[in-house]
Amino acid sequence: MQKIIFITVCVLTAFILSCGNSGTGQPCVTAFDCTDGQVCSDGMCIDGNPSSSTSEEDVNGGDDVSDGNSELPDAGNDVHDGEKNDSDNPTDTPETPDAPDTPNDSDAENPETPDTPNDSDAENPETPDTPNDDDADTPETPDTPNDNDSTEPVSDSDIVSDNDTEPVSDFDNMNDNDTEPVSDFDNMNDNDAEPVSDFDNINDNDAEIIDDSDSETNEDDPYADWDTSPDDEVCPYVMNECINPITDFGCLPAMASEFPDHCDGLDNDCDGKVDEGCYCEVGQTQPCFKGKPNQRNVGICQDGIQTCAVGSDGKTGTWGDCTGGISPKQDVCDNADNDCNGCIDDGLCCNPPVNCSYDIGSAIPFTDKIINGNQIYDTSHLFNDAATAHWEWTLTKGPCDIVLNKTSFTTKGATTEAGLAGAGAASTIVSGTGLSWFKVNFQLSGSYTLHLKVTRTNGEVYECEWILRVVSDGLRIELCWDTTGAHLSGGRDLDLHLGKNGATEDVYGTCNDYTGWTEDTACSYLNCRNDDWDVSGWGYADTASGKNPRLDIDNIHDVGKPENINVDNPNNGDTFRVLVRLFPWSTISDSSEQYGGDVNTHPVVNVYCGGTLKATYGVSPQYILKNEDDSWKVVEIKWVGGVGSDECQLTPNLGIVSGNVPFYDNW
Ligand SMILES: [Ca+2]
Ligand SMILES: [Ca+2]
Ligand SMILES: [Ca+2]
Ligand SMILES: [Ca+2]
Repeated sequence: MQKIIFITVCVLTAFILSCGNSGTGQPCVTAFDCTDGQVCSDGMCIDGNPSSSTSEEDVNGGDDVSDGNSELPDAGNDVHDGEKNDSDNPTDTPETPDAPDTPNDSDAENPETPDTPNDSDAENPETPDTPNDDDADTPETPDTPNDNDSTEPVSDSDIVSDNDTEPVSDFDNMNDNDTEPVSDFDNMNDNDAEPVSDFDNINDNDAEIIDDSDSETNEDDPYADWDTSPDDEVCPYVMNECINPITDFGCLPAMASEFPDHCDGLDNDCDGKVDEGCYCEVGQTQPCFKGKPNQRNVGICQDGIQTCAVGSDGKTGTWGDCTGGISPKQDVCDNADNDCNGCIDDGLCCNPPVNCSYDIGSAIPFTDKIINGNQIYDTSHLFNDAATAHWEWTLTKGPCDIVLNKTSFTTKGATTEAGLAGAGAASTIVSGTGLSWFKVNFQLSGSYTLHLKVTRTNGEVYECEWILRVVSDGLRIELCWDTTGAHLSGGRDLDLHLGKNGATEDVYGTCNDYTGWTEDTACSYLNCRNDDWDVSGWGYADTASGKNPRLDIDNIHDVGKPENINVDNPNNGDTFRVLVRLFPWSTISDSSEQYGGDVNTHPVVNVYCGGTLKATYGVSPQYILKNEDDSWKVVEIKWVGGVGSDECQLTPNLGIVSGNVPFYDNW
């Protein structure tokens, strides 16, 4: 029994001392069996310091009750010296207070996460964050072109010639001011340093490796020699670059009506209609251009004509179609600016075989107009085949030709100028092999479209088109109507009368002088033909064209023939009146010609001043002459500007009177 108690005490004691120091020495049961400073552990006296396996937890912050000694206060934070925190161990040394731990300090305790760029701690000062620096800390918006930040290492390739700093040319060919390390090869004859010729053969000042190969000396004019000194040049490159093309064609936004601000003969809104909605006086004509405003009179583009007709309400005038003239077309290789952009054959060729810019001039009524096609088609420069090419000359009809459904002019073609001798035929077309010479004789003024088509033996086709204007000096009145021909065939004879204010005449030798607006002072079939003339009371001298004034065509019963009166050189302020009369067939001496049934006749009168068409009256269907002596008071004309002028003031009357000739004193 006693032995059991002893073991129990020993175990209990050992348990209590299980955190004590370890040591070696004599056997013991309790510390009382050992020397000072030792304790009894596992039956052996050992030194009083605790072992690593039996650490003393100085949890009370003061004396260790197990050793019984008075100890110094624990310094704290000492976890690395391997000793207890008391002062009773001789080897223990006073410790310095440990500085407060800070994040990411460099001591070895508290292992830290690796430092990262641009974190927000204070150790490792960092450079200020910048946009687009590609570091990972600050998510950035995607870089945008030309944002002017300073960190773009290469060109942004935006080819807009912006001001960012591009380390290489942007190759935009815009001749901007960026520093292009190489030529932009734009062939624009700009001032950039092109390392090679631009091969444009324009004789500019760049150093061209080749000249234009025309073997001639006039390098300042690429066209001066093209029809006179042939060479064998083969066009090696696209030529005739457009240096200053028209880029602003002047088109305005779409308008429902060009009235009232744009009544100017132009299609201002570029919808294909000229002066739509504009008011006009019935019969009035105006030059018009069917193209974009800024192309008017550029290149081959020329005005046409439009006439004011009665509108859909039967009263007010409205402009009809713009007819005639030349509108922009696709440019072709013909030495003409067909698309009217200010540049001839831009980018098409260097040596056009046909010269459509050749000036064919104008024509005069009743005078042969001769055109030498060898001046147009380059017969020697490339082909030398004028004699074998097929030539086709075509003329459009004039206003009265359309009314009369007749060709009022004659044409003729020939292989030589001498071959043109003799009368031509009333035909709008002349065609045949080698017909390079062309002749036309007009009876009527106006603007005719002439078209030339040359077809080579190899099938190549070259074409040109011009407006051929037939003009005469002074005042010219032209009458045509739709019922020409013999009375018994339904034809009707209209007569044109032109009165002059203040004129005097002694007709029929009766010594009866008539003054002012009377039939007897008017110019008509009765007194005004070259071969039967007595209009001396008008006071005009004869001219090279004949009597003045004169009825240069009279038609009684010829099908498709007009009637004209000309005053070659009116004076400023001279005033005239135009009247059309349906001749009374019952007075015809040949009874077989006296009647052909009731027929409605539609007259048309064109008024030209100085060769310019000023008005076309009768285009509206209400002007009908039907019965004997029916007369149409057409217009009063006041000449402005004297000899050589093309100005006149027109005051239309357009009244129809029937049954009795009113002539001029009852206007
Ligand atoms: Ca328009
Ligand atoms: Ca207009
Ligand atoms: Ca052009
Ligand atoms: Ca052309």
